[in-house]
Amino acid sequence: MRLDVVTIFPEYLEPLNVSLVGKARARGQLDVRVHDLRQWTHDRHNTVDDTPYGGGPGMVMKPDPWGEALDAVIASGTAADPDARPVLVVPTPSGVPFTQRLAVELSERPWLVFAPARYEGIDRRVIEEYGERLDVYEVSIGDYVLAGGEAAVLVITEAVARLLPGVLGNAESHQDDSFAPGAMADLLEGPVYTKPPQWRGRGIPEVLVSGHHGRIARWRRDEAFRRTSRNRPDLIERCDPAALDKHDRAL
Ligand code: 6GU
Repeated sequence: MRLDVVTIFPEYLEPLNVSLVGKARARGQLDVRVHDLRQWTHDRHNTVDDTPYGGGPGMVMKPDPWGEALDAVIASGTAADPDARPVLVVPTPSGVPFTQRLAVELSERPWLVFAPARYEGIDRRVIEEYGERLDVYEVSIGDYVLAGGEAAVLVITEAVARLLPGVLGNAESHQDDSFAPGAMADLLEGPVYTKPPQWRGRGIPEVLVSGHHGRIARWRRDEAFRRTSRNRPDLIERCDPAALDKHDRAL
């Protein structure tokens, strides 16, 4: 998979060199290219923003640098494959919620281009223009406001990269993830334990060393349900009871 990020803070994307994403890059599973938006400015001050039409606080990112930047990035892929068309991902607090479902959808695309904005956002005409040529996703990572979309690019990239074939080892398999599709869909993961069996006077739940795989699976489901009820009652509301019954019958 290829990822391009156009930003006025290329240093902000340094974490893409470490951990899971960094290793995937080193193995050649991910081709990440970070570009400085100011490369595509032509004035002495490398201006990327201006005051909003209609007045009001803050600044808006100008369409010209973004248009030149996105044209150049898109052309760099079209050279090798004339049919190559990236997905454009625009992180914004006004976007659709970023979910595991969307992470899976993006992980199935060969090329993502991220356009994180600072200030009050990017001139709307840029999103309209590329929306006629590309699939454009305006995505929010939660109900709070960040100073810019760069942190969201890190979040989205990590969620997507770990879904790519061969990126996660078996030990870190994502089959049982909270939010993974399947029987436990819509339930959070319950508590986990490892050695030693006693720590500061605290033991572990007996069932986990019972050797009874059916009872262990049932216990995990009950704990997942308890934790979800407490932390995310909204997820219980849209839980499919039939899916849980099916899970139980399989035990
Ligand atoms: Cl994607 N960007 C910004 N600036 N703030 C956010 C966000 C994105 N998602 C939640 N808050």
